[in-house]
Amino acid sequence: MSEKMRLHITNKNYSSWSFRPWIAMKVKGIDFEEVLTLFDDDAGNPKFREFSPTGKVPTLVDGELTIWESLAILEYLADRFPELGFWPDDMAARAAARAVACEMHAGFTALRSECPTNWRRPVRAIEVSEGVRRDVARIEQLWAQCLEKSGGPFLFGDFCNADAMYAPVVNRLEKYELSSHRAVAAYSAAMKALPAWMEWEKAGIAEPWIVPADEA
Ligand SMILES: N[C@@H](CCC(=O)N[C@@H](CS)C(=O)NCC(=O)O)C(=O)O
Repeated sequence: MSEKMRLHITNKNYSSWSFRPWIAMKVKGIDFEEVLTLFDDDAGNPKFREFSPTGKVPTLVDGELTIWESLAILEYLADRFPELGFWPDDMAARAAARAVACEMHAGFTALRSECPTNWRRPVRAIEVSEGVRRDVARIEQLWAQCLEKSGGPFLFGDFCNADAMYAPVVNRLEKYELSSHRAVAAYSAAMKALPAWMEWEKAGIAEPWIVPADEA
């Protein structure tokens, strides 16, 4: 497995799932090849099927191995690079980090569907459902508890896979003016100071492609 790993992603302006392993790999200093295949929702994204068994991104290719699903990719990276701290060293912290990562992977559906990731979007509040408010309240509680326990700046101290899972949420909370919680402000500042964050943001904003369904 000497060639570089390939991470398949889609439009940086909109794809929150793509951002998760991408920012983790960047923060941990992994040299990988990024392959961007544009969204083609109207046609059902047929090109995604050329590299992904589910027809979804992100998908990581490492030699003969193809790994799909963002959380499985993050777990694979932790196995492949055990020295890089993709999960916290401490067993209890690692269990909590996995729990909050799973919570993100499987939940917060109201927030995800009503407030799509959109880096170009000017900051502006919209009418949101009770479900979104509940999701935001849980995220505020979770971030506040993790930061208090770890001392920050990231959820478990140093950046880990749990932060990769929540990175796109930082953007959503800001763009739709969803929270004025102190923990959200502190965590967002830490996330936005990462060179990897700035690199993705710059590229996303510069993209010319519009996906109407994600323009809430
Ligand atoms: N559960 C998947 C979700 C991946 C996902 O929905 N990706 C979107 C892009 S952000 C996608 O590929 N959509 C294309 C489609 O559904 O046709 C993961 O965690 O990787």
